[in-house]
Amino acid sequence: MTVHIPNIYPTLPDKPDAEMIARYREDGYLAFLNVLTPEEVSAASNGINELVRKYAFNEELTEHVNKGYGQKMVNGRGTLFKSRTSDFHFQVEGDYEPKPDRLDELADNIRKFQSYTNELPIYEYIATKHPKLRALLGAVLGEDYEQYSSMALCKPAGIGQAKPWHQDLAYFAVNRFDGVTGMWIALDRATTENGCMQVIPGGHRTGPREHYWSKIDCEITTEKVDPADAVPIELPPGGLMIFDGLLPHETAANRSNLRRRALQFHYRSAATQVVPREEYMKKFTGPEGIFIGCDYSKLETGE
Ligand SMILES: O=C(O)CCC(=O)C(=O)O
Repeated sequence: MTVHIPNIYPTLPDKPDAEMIARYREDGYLAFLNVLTPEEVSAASNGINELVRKYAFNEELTEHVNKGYGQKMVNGRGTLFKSRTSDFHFQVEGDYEPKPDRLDELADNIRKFQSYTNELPIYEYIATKHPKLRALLGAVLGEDYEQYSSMALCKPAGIGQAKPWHQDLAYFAVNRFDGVTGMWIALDRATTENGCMQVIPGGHRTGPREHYWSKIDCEITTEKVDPADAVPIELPPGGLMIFDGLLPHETAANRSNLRRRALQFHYRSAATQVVPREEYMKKFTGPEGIFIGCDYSKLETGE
């Protein structure tokens, strides 16, 4: 049995060295304990409360959709607040009922924010301007890269649901799979108890894996991932993991009394294009040439 020593470095250098990048290519991820300053972490974390106070139940700015308990999939259940003018939206954890007079409590019970980079300067800075993060992304993707998406994943204390094993490229409609990377940044201490990232080192090298809609979410079929191969990436606030778009990863449910907020941004190299979903579906396939990513048409028909 080979024991994998996690690729966790104490600090992110100004410019990552060749050995780090070689490990990224081999294992599909790198992690660093000290990246954002405490001031950046608190600005990013307070920003979540600020956005909730600004947008939740503000009918002029957002509409809210009670997705409710009828939803088959656990991670599809929570109330959704959607901006009326942009793609920005956020979803409440399924087991929490949001109330307009309890907005800070609501901020602690959000499941995820999406498309928020332009909502506050701190997010734009972290996503696109931070010199060390840019150097890391440039070393991994080549200097010509673009941001593809932004999410903040907030796994509330006690009720935060699991995000089961998946590859991010099972969702993203792009034309090639070798130039996509995710950056996951802890805003609270992330541990195995509150749902830190777990990865399968090297699991990106065998290409797309078969996914299906379970009762929880879109996940890799059981026989295509072995949790015994997983490595937990525990990080302090301000710590970061960068990971390949094909790397299988998951986060457990949070049954602890400590919330676990994280920012996540995805990037693609300029050689990787966003394409119509039909085109992508012809590429993210198994040996029979059939699409094996997250098939939204099956979610709608309940197959
Ligand atoms: O942070 C989490 O809980 C899960 C993040 C993740 O894997 C995803 O959203 O794709």
